[in-house]
Amino acid sequence: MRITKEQFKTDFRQRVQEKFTNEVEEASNGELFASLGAVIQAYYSDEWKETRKATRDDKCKQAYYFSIEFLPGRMLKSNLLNMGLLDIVRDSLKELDIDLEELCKIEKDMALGNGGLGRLASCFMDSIASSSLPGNGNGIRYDYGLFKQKFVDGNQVELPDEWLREGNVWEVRKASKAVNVNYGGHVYLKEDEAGRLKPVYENQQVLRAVPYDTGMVGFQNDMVNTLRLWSAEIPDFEESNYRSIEERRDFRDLTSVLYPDDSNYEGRLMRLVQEYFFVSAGIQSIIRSHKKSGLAMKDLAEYIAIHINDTHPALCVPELMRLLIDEENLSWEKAWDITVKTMSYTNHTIMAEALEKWPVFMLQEVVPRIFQIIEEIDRRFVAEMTSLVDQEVIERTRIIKDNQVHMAHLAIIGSHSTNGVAKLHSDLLKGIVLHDFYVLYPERFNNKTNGIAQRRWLQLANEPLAGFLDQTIGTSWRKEANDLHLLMNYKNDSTVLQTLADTKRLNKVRLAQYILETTGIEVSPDAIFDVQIKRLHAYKRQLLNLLHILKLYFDLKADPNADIYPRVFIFGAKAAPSYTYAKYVIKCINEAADLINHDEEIQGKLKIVFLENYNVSLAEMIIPAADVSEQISLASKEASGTSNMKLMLNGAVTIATLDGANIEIRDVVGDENIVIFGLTEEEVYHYYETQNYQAIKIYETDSELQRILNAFIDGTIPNIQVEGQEIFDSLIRYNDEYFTLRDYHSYVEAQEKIERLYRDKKRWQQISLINTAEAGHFSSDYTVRRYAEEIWQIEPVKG
Ligand code: 26W
Repeated sequence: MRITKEQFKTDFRQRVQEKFTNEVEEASNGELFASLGAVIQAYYSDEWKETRKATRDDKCKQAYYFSIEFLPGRMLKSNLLNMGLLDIVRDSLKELDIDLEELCKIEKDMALGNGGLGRLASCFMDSIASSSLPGNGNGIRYDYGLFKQKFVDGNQVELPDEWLREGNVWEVRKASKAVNVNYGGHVYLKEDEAGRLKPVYENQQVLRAVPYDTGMVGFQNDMVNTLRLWSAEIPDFEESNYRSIEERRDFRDLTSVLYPDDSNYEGRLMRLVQEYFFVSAGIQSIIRSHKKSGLAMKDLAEYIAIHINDTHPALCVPELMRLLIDEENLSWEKAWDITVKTMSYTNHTIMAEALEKWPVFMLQEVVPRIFQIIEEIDRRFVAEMTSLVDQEVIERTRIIKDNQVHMAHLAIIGSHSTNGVAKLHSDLLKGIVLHDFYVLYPERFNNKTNGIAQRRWLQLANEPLAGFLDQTIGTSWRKEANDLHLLMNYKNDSTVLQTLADTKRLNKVRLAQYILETTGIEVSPDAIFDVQIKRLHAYKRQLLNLLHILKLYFDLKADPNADIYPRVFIFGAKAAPSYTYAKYVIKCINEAADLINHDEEIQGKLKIVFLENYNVSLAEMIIPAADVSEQISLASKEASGTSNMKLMLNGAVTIATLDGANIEIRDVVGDENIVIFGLTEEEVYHYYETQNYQAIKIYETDSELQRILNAFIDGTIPNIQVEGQEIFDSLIRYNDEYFTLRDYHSYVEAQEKIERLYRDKKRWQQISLINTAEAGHFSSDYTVRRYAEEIWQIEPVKG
């Protein structure tokens, strides 16, 4: 995008005038931001139209990524970077006496997701466009994103996220592309004049699905794909169907809020309505544009790839069948063949409580025709398998059983590819969790290790480091992430090592400033910044982190002059509102923080900082300032993790269990450049087989652990009577489900190794350099290219 500063300033002034009848000098930051966004959107609108035209005219195969969550965060800077306008716009605004950073802060985070799954979808959108691949996103335009988190007396309080209050500069409402989504009522099959069985619907409810499109701008390649988010409205002619305003509002509100659960299936009816809403709207609009481009329905799978991001969009399988059979008059067999070829599925968790199993009555009530089709898919699966495998395998793998519809089974049976998100996770799916299916469809199972958009997580979040990299290894890494490996040539260059340390310290000073402003806690940028940022969940073991902090605290209480290297433990984590245990852990961390941060005796050597409202923008502030990356989940539980990759890329040293993608990080940096501890996945499963883990035995025979655990119930940590007891009981009475006590000493030793390494400045900086140098491997540009080649069979669009 070739725009001069003069041109930009003219366009910007013009836009402020048009939108707010104001001079730039008088306009508020809100008005300046809205105008800047409008100018930028206008700049890429040509490429957006051209991209759509090129993909349509070239009749090239396209992928559609269906996800109930997307977590883009803020988009201004990422759009400017990808358009190659960041420096020009920053300098131009400076000449107009406007600070781009201040305008960036105006933009609300687009927080339409909970955590890993949603953010991965957004990293993929950026990488698909930046790799010139014809791929689009399909999701829900929630009126309210993930709740805002506030701490009141150390407790999490949830507040609504009204992200649309000032409007959204990046979205384009496409009313002409709206479709109807039908719910409820009754359906029965009747022969039509051609003798085909056709569904007849009675007293259905209809929602109008209106698409809002947002441009997904590629990195300096003139490619702009589309993220289509659907919003629910009441269709006009349906007035009569709704007896009251309330009924209208209730029905419309069905898609207004994101479900804040990030790994606990609740089975709420509203969630099912949401799942069918964006699935039906998305597939209807795909079929419509396929037909419009004059292509035959029988060839759909040659032109369209539909990806199911976890089971939440699994109704894509029966919905495509419904349209192909009921509306396009294809035979079941033909429709099924097309569906399996078109669909692919990614599993993101093995946690049993996260696997969706919808009660049959709910599906019958909400989507009766879809349920009929699921029944037929299940019946045919059973019939087909009866001659091939034992009955008990069929019973374990069929879709409908015990009056529940197993959505993972539907996704696997209805698609040609099922992948995990890291090697260990994919092996666990094949070997244990989905083993029966692996035996039935070995060719469908594959691994696609996650990745991250290095543009956002390094080029934007850490400009000091990015700038230094340009000077040291050139700029090719900005397009080819693996070129970061060139940094390895400098691992013994003390000047380079020192400058890397300086950029880290710059980011730590910036974060320390933010911490002081938002929490009043003063932290030293010379201390070790030890970071754990992810959703609060028992398996991620934020509790283990706290136990170690208490150990250090008691050591310092015993001897305030103990030679413990000053540390700041930084937490960022939201708990699902209904997840009581997780909320109790938050309370305990906050109360321990209050105790330790105000204990003069320990001379400020230890600080705990739990930052409120952890989200994408806060992650961009914390990650560049991290020295230590906490990836301490119980082995086998974290499917992949992606914060591990972001922290590694920014030169943090990882302390980790051999879980998820931590293993692959260890593989690329080598054992000497990461600190590993804890049970392996094999050892964990051995405990499951032998059932001989007794946490109470560890407690009874370990005075150090006794002291630490008793602090949760003896008032040492104040104000946690209920919470402390609950956590104590989860460990001692309910036998510590995630082996926190079993991994405690191994973790403490690992932390002692971290401290030893940190004291050896040169060694530490070398490890940090090697982690950044090897992190290119985890760019989502390479991840999406593997999806494109091995699952979607789509190719880059010729410029
Ligand atoms: C039904 C409630 C629900 C909602 C979200 C269940 C499960 C989910 C997601 C699958 C949970 C999730 O975000 N999983 C995370 O996905 C990341 C991206 O692949 C992985 O890196 C994380 O390891 C995994 O926990």
